Amino acid sequence: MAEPFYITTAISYPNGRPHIGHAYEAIATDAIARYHRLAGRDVFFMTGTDEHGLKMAQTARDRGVEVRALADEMSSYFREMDDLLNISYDRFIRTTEADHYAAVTALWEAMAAAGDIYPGRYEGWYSVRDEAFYGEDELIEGDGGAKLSPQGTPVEWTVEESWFFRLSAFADRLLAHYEANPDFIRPEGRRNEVVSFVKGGLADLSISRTSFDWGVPVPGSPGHVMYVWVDALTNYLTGIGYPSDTYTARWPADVHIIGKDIVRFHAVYWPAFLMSANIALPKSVFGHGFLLNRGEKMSKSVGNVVDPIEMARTYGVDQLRYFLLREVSFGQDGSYSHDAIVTRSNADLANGLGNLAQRCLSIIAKNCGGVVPQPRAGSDMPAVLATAKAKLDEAMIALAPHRALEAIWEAVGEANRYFADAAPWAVRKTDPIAADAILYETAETIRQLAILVRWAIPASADKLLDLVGQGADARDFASLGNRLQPGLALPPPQGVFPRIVETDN
Ligand code: ME8
Repeated sequence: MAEPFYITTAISYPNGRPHIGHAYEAIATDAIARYHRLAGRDVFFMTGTDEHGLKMAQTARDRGVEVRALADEMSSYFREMDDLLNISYDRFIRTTEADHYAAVTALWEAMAAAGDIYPGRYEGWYSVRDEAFYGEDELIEGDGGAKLSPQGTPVEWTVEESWFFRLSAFADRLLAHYEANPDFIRPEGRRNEVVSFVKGGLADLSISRTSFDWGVPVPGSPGHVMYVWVDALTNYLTGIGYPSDTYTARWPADVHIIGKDIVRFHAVYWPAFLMSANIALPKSVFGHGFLLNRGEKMSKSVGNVVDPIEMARTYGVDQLRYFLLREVSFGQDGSYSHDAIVTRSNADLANGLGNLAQRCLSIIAKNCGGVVPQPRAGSDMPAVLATAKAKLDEAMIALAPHRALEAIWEAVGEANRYFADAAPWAVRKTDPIAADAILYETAETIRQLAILVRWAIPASADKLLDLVGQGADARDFASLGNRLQPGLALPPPQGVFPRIVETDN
């Protein structure tokens, strides 16, 4: 039986269209999911939309639409983006789905049965933009002395009857868990932030609201809906069947991939809820950085959003995927610009891998009758590829896709040097057998490189694998050990990575 691997993105607020930050998270998570599938694991990859809460209710009111209609429309754009970007999710969850209500209700009841939920009255600062409560000491001062959340968003003084979760009782157990599981929160900088936040002491958490009704009803408490984060975090259990016992086939999750702004919810609140309900904790939480447009933070509310769907259409899906995975150190903030995307895709994809394939395969088509020629022992390429694979594995286990691609492109560079130095077009004039062997070795290298990059740029890798005559069942890491069959007829060569041509606009 294949080893299970369960990976999730955050679920996005569909209060607007998806922005490039959402695309980035989906692409990075997809790349990791695809890597594990290629390695033979039984992967379950979940993403979706987080549809309740005050932020959704207020956006719908401001636009004069029903909140459900807003959620339906915007959620469909997230799914459309995922499909366009080749995001290989196994489930796209929406928190308005019936099975999710059942899961959240069951989790609430388990926490209540454990004695961790009690009634009270909430008085404090709430940020609708963050859907988060803040302590007075956490607030920062904005223009004109306005109080802002640590994320820089407006906060309002809120007084409400509320159910509370006894978060304060979990601080020691959380700290012990971080200590015993150094990889629970990654990267390390985020871990340190969480540890010092918890060491500072935890206040109990208000987990129900009475001022609006767009949420999951609190069982047995008319007028109360659950705090949107209790609802949202539970999606990770809903998607794999909780509260039915079958969820344990995939739980605990291997990793929740989320942005750095919501690490606290995933590394403090979520494990505390699970401890209370006596459910195992996820193995790890990874907080990636923010994507900035030439240094500017983007958000739906601020308005400087670049539409990822438009970007994928402009540059190409794999060009965008490759750029984001290669250029941003996973875990750090990254920035992008038109020039950076064009330069990176032209250099690495069109000139690097694309040119190698185009040159080699067109010579095979022209000089070898379009069939794979005969090999001969004695090239360095197998060793180069084995090194690339070892570095790929090491980097992906460390959740460093940028390093994985760097290592593979070192091999692409080696392959291009091998091909240029061996010069089969010149050798053919005097030694056609030697020329065939060089072409064989290069085509075989292209086959392996395509498998090695398939998690990052799946559609292009599949085109390359079509061009070297590989069937659908010969595209995973286990197939790296195959060798191209001499005599195999290849389809006519085609360009796989179009060069992005500069335009004036
Ligand atoms: O936080 N760059 O939803 P969301 C990179 N519903 N990542 C970014 C980003 C940027 N510029 N902006 C946002 C929520 N993100 C909650 C999550 S999970 C149980 C509930 C990331 O739509 C952000 O960090 O505001 C988060 O991981 C994801 O996009 C969705 O953000």
